[in-house]
Amino acid sequence: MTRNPSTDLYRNPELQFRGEIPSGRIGWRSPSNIALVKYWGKKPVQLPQNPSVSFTLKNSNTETVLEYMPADERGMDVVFYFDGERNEQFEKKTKNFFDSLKDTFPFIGRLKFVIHSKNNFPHSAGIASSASGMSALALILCDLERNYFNTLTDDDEFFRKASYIARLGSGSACRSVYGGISLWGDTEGLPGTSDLYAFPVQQDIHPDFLTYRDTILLIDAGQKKVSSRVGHSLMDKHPFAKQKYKLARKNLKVLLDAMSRGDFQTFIRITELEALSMHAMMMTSNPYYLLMKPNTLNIIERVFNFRQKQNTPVSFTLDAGPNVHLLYPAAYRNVVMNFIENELMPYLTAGGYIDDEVGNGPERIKDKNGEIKVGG
Ligand code: 2P0
Repeated sequence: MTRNPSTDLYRNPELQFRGEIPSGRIGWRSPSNIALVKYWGKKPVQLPQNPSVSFTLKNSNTETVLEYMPADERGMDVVFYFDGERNEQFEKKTKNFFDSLKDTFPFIGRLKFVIHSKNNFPHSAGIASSASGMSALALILCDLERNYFNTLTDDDEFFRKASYIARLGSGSACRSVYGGISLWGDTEGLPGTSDLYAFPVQQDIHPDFLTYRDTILLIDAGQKKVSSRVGHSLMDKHPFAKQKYKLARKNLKVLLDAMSRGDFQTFIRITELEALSMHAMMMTSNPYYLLMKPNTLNIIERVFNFRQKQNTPVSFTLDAGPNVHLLYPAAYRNVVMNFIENELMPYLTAGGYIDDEVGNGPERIKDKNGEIKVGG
């Protein structure tokens, strides 16, 4: 059988239980991330049309604890509790995801899983919960493999495989397994980069960008009308797709260079260009659609004015939604917080904002005795 590296790179029939089927519990806390150069458009299976780069967030994360035990005669099964309540939608999604991984982790076919998961940020925040949720699950599966089979003992290998598995769950999730700054996608001149998994780039980055802040301004709590899955697929026949992918490649190079030199002005120009060009794709696809709201634009206008008048290096980026991420160096925190309190509050929902910053990446969940607690 020919291998497709996009799904079969880690296919390993050896990973089968010998003898008694184990039971146990593993938990990981994994963060969301915000893309600076966007992944928007993909090829099969779950490969990006252009490389993307993101800040891993510190405070916005998913905590997932997975209990595993021998499956009954019906085979692999998943029970999913989200925020303490059984969630059939997540249950189905996770079961399909695990089914798709049976050649990679043959042992999962003989287990039953009870999963407890919770996010510490609101659903409607426009923070990528698929990134934190899928990366947590991927880390747990790799940890289960490492515990039982004594594989993946090298941390680089462990996180690379976790990133690969997370990618199969949700593209942007592969970037969440690393702290600081993550890059996903083959990038000319950067050895180690791949379309199959993300790559940590912080060693070449100016320290100001490793403590950067992201204050997420909540503008609209409603469900968005077009999902990211549909948004990606609308890029397949988009008349501007080729140019967009080319522009993103160029933007990525310019951005990384600016981030290594500590050049805020170029960082500002590229992050805003990337956010607006992704939304321009939405506005010019067939069918076209808009995810920005009037208050998204009100805030962008205010950011432009404030930056000019106050000479403060604050920029915005947008995810696939109406909320605005304000990005700025930690040294400007007070100035930007005053700006938000004095000028932006009238445009925000009752939720206000979420104060976040660049974080160190996922961690295994343990309590004081080294044991984990079941979340939810
Ligand atoms: C990103 N986003 O780079 C881009 C920018 C949102 C805006 O990737 O279909 O949930 O699961 O691979 O990763 C959101 O889409 O899509 C996204 P799938 P995903 O973060």
